[in-house]
Amino acid sequence: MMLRGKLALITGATAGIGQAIAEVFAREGARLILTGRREARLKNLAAGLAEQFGTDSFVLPLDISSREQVHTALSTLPPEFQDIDILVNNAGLARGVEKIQDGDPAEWDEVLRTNIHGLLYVTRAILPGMIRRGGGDILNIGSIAGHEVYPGGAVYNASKFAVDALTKGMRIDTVDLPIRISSIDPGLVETEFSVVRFRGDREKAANVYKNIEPLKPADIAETALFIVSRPAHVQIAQVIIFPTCQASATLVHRNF
Ligand code: NDP
Ligand code: 8X3
Repeated sequence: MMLRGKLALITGATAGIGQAIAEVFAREGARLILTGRREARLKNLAAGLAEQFGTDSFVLPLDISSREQVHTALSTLPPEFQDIDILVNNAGLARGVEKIQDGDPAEWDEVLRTNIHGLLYVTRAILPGMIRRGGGDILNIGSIAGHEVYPGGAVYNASKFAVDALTKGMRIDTVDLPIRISSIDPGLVETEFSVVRFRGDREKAANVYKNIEPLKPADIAETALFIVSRPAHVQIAQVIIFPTCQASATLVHRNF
């Protein structure tokens, strides 16, 4: 029970990595604020965690790309869910693999507003409370896409390079405070990410993970648990994590 007595807010808890982090944190005794846009999924997750682990969760349907929604939702939390110890900035997405010259500006807006602005809005709403209470962990889910640009990735890459810059900037801005800022930057993890990227085309999405053994969301969740359960003087700055068959953003060994 490494997180007993802790309250964690997880963005994007309706699927993939965010859901797995909710499950692992619940297993370890944390109370949770579960956010995402698909309310039914949040309610199902909360009910399942209550049954399995006795977890006390608050379901908070939220589009993080909306500054108004983030402000309203996070300034009206019930008193027992206000003292957040751990913020996991996980929600994010990519759309398409088109070149810039063929890209859809509306999709660029969606990606940049979610991955960059959303992360900033949520952080701005929660970090001051952590500072007032004298402690807190912020864990950003970046990506190998924030370290290496790859063909068809430019806008998503830009968003994850920004997440990397924001993680580093937050660590600078809180260096004199008992706040820890970390990122996990994964390679290929099998989630709904590619289905979203390929706009619902499950065949194209399946090809991304064909003939490889990708990471599972639980692999990232166990790493998240390790990071937030270190002693108070230990700040894990960044973890890059690949499946064993991956060596860079573009080099993936496939068994045919
Ligand atoms: P999923 O598509 O499985 O999950 C994405 C989550 O983000 C969902 O819960 C979704 O919830 C939420 N989300 C998306 N947009 C918004 C929004 N505007 N407001 C609130 N929530 C939103 O993908 P992953 O679990 O893979 O992605 C999680 C993070 O991991 C992302 O930041 C992604 O960039 C990153 N990542 C993923 C990798 C991978 O290979 N899968 C590798 C490296 C990083 P809902 O739709 O209900 O709002
Ligand atoms: C998601 C992993 O390699 O598709 O961030 O960009 S990748």
